[in-house]
Amino acid sequence: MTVTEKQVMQIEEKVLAGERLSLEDGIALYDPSLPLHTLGRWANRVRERWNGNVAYYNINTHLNPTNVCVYRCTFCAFRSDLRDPKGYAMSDEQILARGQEAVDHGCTEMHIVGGLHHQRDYEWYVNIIRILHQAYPTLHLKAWTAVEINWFEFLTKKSIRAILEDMLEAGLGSMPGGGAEIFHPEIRGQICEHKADSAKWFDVHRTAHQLGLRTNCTMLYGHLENSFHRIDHLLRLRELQDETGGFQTFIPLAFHPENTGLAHIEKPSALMDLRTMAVCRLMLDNIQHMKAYWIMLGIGTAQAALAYGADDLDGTVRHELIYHDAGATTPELLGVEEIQRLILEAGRDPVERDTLYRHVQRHPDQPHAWSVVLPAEVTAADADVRTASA
Ligand code: V47
Repeated sequence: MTVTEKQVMQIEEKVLAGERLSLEDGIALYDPSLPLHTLGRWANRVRERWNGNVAYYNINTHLNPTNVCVYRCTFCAFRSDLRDPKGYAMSDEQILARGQEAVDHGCTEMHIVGGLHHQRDYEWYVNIIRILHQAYPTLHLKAWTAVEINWFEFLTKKSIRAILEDMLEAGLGSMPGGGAEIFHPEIRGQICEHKADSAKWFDVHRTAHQLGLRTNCTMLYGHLENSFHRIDHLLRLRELQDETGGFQTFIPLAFHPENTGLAHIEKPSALMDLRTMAVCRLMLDNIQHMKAYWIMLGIGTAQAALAYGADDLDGTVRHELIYHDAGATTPELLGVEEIQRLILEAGRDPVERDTLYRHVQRHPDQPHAWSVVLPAEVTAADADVRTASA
């Protein structure tokens, strides 16, 4: 298919007027005959409407308490069998040491996800949140994907709501967006046939939003799916966001094939990464933030993505395993000065955020101490600026 000039004009009119794009529009955006720079110009406009000239980063760390997993998703290089020498499950002491390291390095967030370990009970998972929160109450715990919550349902026979209430009580702060992969059953059945289906993924996020938890959402692209499956995925997310408004960030995740069951597939090109970022920004007209996850995109593409719809580079990141096990060659950690430089070079104003996108101020004499400087009301004033410039 080649997108017609008339179609391009119609899409442009919609983008400029802030009107919603359809499934057909989305598929047209993936047509290679539609120049990438045109998409970038449109997506940049939408980014600016939402976020002005700000590009965010945070100071964070990852914790993957175990890699032992009952599932065998074909795209995953991180998982392990119980008896494989690579398999591990962390002790409370190891977990707490990671919390201490995070606080000592000024982290505001710990991103916690891992495998579904068949010899660890539900309490083991709840306890991870509880001990970390008790010991380090200022560290925001962004933990468990919908797939993990679904595993806890299976383990306990409790409802999603009851599980999330347990986790909230233990100290859960918000939830990451993993486990979404591609929702369409044609693809989901081939890459992760046993894990939570799309209805379950949405049930978990809907319930989390009803309980006041903010969550993120993702899409894993560049494997078996085509542009129809990607746009279908984005429209499903857009629909839940219309209903709840609980998603705060979307993260497009480029597939890394090394050491996976899909190692024969070429990793998506930088042009595909930028196009996907722009398409996601344009289709997800009701989600404020788009994250260019530098660990996965590579530093250069993540920086360029700031001109293709992204307003967030994620964090300094320590101890990332999921992408590095799958062949990511990015460093394991970026310094704050380096992230700020990448943002400034892209012509944006770097702002450190906490997990909930409140602006963070560091104290010059104590760089590892921080406070939130812009409360929700001031962020709402930003929204007025957005409306005025829309
Ligand atoms: O669900 C796994 C993906 C996800 C591979 O919410 C892979 O802020 C590419 O969701 N190649 C987990 N992708 C990571 C994730 C995430 C990352 C950063 C920020 C946030 C957030 C969430 O990683 C999985 C899966 O979609 N994944 N293996 C791979 N080989």
